[in-house]
Amino acid sequence: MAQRLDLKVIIRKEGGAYPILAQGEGTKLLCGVVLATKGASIPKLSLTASTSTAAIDNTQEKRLRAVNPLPDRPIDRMLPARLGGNMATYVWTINEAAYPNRKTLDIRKGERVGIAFTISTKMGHPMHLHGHDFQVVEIDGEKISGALRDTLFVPPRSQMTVAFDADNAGIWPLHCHLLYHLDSGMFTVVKYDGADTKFWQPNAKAKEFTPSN
Ligand SMILES: [Cu+2]
Repeated sequence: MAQRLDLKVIIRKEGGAYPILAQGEGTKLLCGVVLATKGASIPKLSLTASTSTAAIDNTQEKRLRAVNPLPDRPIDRMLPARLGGNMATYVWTINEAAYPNRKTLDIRKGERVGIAFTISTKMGHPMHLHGHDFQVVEIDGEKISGALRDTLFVPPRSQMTVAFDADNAGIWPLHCHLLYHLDSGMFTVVKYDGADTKFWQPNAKAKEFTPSN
């Protein structure tokens, strides 16, 4: 959800038809595009895979390495982002608070910032930060020079840390990209020191929730 891929496709000199298909999580259904050179015959494709995919976990993410990693530098400020909530109330939280959430994640310009996402529930969340690209630097306790992203799927019962350089002052949304999770609370902001908060003045007090499994 909300991630993008850049694919480099090398077309043979003699041309041809090149299907690029993706399979959805937990389904046999495929979708995609066919790249075809002029005059190429395009095969009729089945859009049903033979087996269904399992739930997405960290297997692929752990294999990804940045082509252009962040410059080597220690993290100056580590911020926790505990992703919680439960199915019964269908309220989803960041650090035990749901939108309107006054628990901003506060940073200063010039810092290398880390955000440590943790999930202790059975629900995964694709977390999206505006205004920055971050790098995946740790997955379940293992340090890596992982992918650069602005959206990271954090699977159930996992821990993933991202890092970015605070070089874009302002107030930036950090939220789950499942919009029905966002709508039921999983939204906060990363706030630079000195940022103009007039755009971030929710009227209601932050609702507090007890983390649950
Ligand atoms: Cu979510």
